[in-house]
Parts: sequence; C-alpha cells; structure tokens
Amino acid sequence: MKTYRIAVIPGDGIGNEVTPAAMRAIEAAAQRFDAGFTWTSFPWGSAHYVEHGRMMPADALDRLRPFEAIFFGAVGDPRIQDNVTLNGLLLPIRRGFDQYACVRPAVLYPGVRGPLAGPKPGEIDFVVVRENTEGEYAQIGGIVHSGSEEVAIQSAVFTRHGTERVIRFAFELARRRDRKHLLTSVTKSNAQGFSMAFWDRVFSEVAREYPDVRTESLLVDAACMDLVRRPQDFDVIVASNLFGDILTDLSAAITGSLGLAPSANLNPARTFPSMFEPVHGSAPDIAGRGVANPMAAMLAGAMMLEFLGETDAAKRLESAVLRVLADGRTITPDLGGRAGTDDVTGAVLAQLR
Ligand code: GGG
Repeated sequence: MKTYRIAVIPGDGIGNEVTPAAMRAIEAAAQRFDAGFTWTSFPWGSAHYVEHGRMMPADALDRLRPFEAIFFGAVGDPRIQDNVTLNGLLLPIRRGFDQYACVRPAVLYPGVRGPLAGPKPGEIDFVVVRENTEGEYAQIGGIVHSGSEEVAIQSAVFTRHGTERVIRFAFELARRRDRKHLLTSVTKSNAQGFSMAFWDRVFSEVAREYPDVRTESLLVDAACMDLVRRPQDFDVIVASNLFGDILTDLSAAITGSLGLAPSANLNPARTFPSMFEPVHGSAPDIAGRGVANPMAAMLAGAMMLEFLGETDAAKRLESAVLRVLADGRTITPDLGGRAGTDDVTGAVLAQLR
C-alpha cells in the first residue's frame, strides 16, 4: 500500500468543518486503489494568532517541507484584519514553497443551477491559472505620515522569470486540455503601462512557442463582462495574482457557488510541497452551523490525488461528488438545498462505497 504524508491546516471558520469532511472522502476514494494517508494536522490560523501573536510559528515552512502535499481549509476571522491573517498564513506558504501556478477550474456541473440563463451544464468548462507568488500580492510598500498627510504605497512586482513561467504553464495546460486549445491572457495594460504591458509582451513572446494554441488578450473589465456574456467560449485563462483571484470568485459565481470551487497551488517542479484548498474563505457568517458545503474541499482533494499520481482515485472522488450534485437531494443551502455538511459528506461516502 502506498501511504502519502499530508500536512493539514484546517485554519479558520468553516475550514474546520469542510477539511475533515473532505479528508474522509479522499481516504474513501483512494482506499479502492490501495493508497492511504497519514495526516498531520497543524492548528495554525487566527486562534493561534490570538494566543501567540502570529498566524503560524516562525519555523512553519521547515515543518511543512517534508510533506508530500498540504491540504488547507480557510483563513479569515472578524477579530483580526484580513491582511494580517492572509499575509500571516496562506501567502507565505504559497510564496515560500514557490507554488507559482494557482489552478482554479470552473465547471457548470449537471444538477447545478447557475445564475446565467443561457449556459447548460458542461458548457461552462474553463480553468483560470493565477500567478501565485508575486504581482499585486508582493507585499512591498509602506505608509508614511498621518492624518491628511498620510501616504500609502503598495507596489506590484512582475519579474520576467515569474511572468514567463506562469504563462508557459498555462500554455502547456491549454495544449493538454481536450477543449478549445485557447488561452486567454487577462491584464489591464491600457492603464498599467509598465507591469501589464510587460505581461502582454511576454505573453506574445511565449505564444510563438505554442502555434497549436490559439490566443486572445483581454482587459480585465472586458474579461469580467465576457465571463458573464459568453462563458462557454473560455478554455484556459492566465492572469496576475490579484486579477486571477477576482476572476475566480466571478467564475465560481457563474458556475453556481463558491462552495464548488477548488484550487491547487502548484509547485510544478515539485521542489516543495504543493497546497490544495477550496477557493472559498472562512465564511464567519455560517461557521459553526454545520451547513458549509464540503464539495469545494473535496474537489480540491481530487486535485491533490491527481497531483500525487492517484488519477483513478481522483476521478472516483470527483464522480462521487458529481453524482450527489446531479441527484440534487443532498445539497447545502448555497446550492438551494437544506442539507448540512455531514449529510453531504455521508452522501458522497455512500457513492464511494
Ligand atoms: N481557502 C482559501 C481561503 O481561505 N482564502 C481566503 C482569501 O481571502 N484568499 C485570498 C486569496 O487567495 O488571494
């Protein structure tokens, strides 16, 4: 039996509800293929901050490094500024482990009623590749003076290395996917004449290496409009850290719910562990009520299985989730149902039996 060593960070809010649910589903899916897991849980997040003054210990990355993957829940707590929680936990892991390609699929699944009238299930099926280590999230800047004199500066960082590699990753994905072989690059280069014009230029250069992949470049405002007007036309989208984050909330909305959106923070060179998480945050408004949708975490688990090489188990887990969705009887309130997290978990486990 192959046993994978996985670090688990449930984090905050509903992260503590969806993560254990997804772990059960991941184990059940992999069992059939003789794969198992040793899960090591790290109680890092906002409670750790309240007690120790930091979201995770100073040696956190050293402790995470030996694992084959990290399974992450959510971060965010109304007691603490969001920039403190995010910059204290999630972002240092993404950056420190060079998880430069954040892969976020968006699919309208059978049984799910999205908000758009036109698209039928299966017709929306695209992936956003978000640059995950620099850009607008570089966290370089500062504040000087105070009162009416106060000045805040936040710089974005776009390196040739960082831009080129994520664009190349997206081209490779577009080439592999059995869809439209279309890669859309999203910037705001009409206004951001240095960083994003640079991104456009690198995109054109890399595109020459992939003559089999069609390309388009959209400004982010037009991309938002087109994701609503013609979501069926997209295949792979590549965007900067901030734009990728915004576009993937929009893509989760048009495919039914943030509760269905998974995410993989990949270190494609496998020099450090990759991290898998639902796109959604800690959802303090519903935390502790047992109604969080565990499906995004489960689908993130399927992405983890795929990355570990357990392709059959990944497909099995995804199919089990899709069957529960298509059946429609056991779905959480975000999808218009009345089921709780435990009900959905039970239904997915029953499909896996
Ligand atoms: N499960 C991911 C999570 O908790 N995300 C919270 C968040 O605010 N993320 C911002 C980002 O990914 O940029």
